[in-house]
Amino acid sequence: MTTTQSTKEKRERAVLVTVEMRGHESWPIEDRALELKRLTESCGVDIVETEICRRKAPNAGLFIGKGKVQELVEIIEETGADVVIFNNDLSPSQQKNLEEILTIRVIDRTQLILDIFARRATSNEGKVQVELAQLVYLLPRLSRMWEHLSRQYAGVGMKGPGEKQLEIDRRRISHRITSLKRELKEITNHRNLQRTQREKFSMLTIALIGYTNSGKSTLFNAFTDSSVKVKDQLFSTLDPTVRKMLLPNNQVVLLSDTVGFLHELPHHLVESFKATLEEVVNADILFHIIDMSGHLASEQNAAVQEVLNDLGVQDKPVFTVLNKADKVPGDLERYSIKRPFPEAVVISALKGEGLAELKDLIVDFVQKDMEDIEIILPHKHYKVAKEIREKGNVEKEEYGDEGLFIKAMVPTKVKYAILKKLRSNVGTKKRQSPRNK
Ligand SMILES: Nc1nc2c(ncn2[C@@H]2O[C@H](COP(=O)(O)OP(=O)(O)OP(=O)(O)O)[C@@H](O)[C@H]2O)c(=O)[nH]1
Ligand SMILES: [Mg+2]
Repeated sequence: MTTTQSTKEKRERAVLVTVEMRGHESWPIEDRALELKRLTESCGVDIVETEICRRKAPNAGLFIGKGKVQELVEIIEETGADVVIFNNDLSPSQQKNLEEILTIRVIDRTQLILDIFARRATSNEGKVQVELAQLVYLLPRLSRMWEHLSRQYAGVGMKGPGEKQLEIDRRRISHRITSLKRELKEITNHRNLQRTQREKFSMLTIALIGYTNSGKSTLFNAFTDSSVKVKDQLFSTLDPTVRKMLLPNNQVVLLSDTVGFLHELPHHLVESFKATLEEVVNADILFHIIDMSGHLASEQNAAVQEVLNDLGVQDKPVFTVLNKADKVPGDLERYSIKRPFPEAVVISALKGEGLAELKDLIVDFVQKDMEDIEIILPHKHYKVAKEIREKGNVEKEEYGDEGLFIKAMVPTKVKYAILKKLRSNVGTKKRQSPRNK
């Protein structure tokens, strides 16, 4: 594990530390420790020891108490661990002080998550966002990194140039941050352009959101006949994918799969991932996928709501979908899990259970917002007829001298897009007419 990129060298051995600050944690400490374990495993790191402790408040210099630090020194000696991973965020000076005593690297939760993201990033957009988040994280910790190096290459002549180099590095990183932000802006503009293109086709978009590993990609594959990556690990999906989905009434909507959320997702990571998360911000409907088979459905739901608030999308229509029902076979158990989510649809994306009901729900939603359209399409506008058939319900079609008469129900958004398209075509014809005469 490195600070700015992932490595696939020999497996590292980690000691995990989860500290509970009394009265400040919304999740049971054991579950937080388990999640840290899963995050660490997602990084391909072996776990040699898991430590849990409780404190009233963090120790200003060390985060944990001196006694606990001493225990860690002994554990490191016994196990030969390479790294200590904290389940909390540490200040740069806490991290530095701990490293001085423990003599191995100390990583906090944000750094661990950034490392996973770095491993998962494949698209240019993903890579730029991760690098930006990593550098923003690194900047205040640069002197600590330098101490590592100077310890490694200690000797005459290191001190002066080291200080100077540190300043140079600081400046270089600041420049790189500025240029990454610029690149990200271009990416966002490009995405917006793509979205405007899609909007021209005025299709309803549904974004699959939810806690990481809840089964979003599995449902996405089932609904769109795709094969995006599905894996039992945290943050399998980083880059968003958008595909068409055919509804039972032959209408087509767009479905988008995107990055999962996490309890206490570092705020600046959400900031850096705004380009990716715009798929969520711009969707018409959100499907919130919750894993009902664990015991943390409510906690994960709360964590997702927090990110939605952060994104300012709490007012969008949200369908709650309880997934992995196949792992909860008893009716009574299912009922008690569902109780806090009375409106939710229960499904198993893996086994296909409940998917038809979910699709019907989309049809109902789409149809609530349908309007009548009655038009005669001149022969050259037969593509519009295809669009109406795809996005709406045709009641009548009849060929006549003037063209094709169509009577249909289409989503309001589609109706106005079609009328606008036809009107602008008429406009073009008018403008050209003097030359044609
Ligand atoms: N038993 C069961 N397993 C499921 C179901 N849906 C998904 N899974 C499993 O849950 C794991 C995570 O599934 P994904 O579809 O990758 O989850 P995701 O929400 O896309 O996860 P991230 O992209 O990592 O945020 C995989 O091992 C899936 O096979 C389900 O309905 N039942
Ligand atoms: Mg996924």
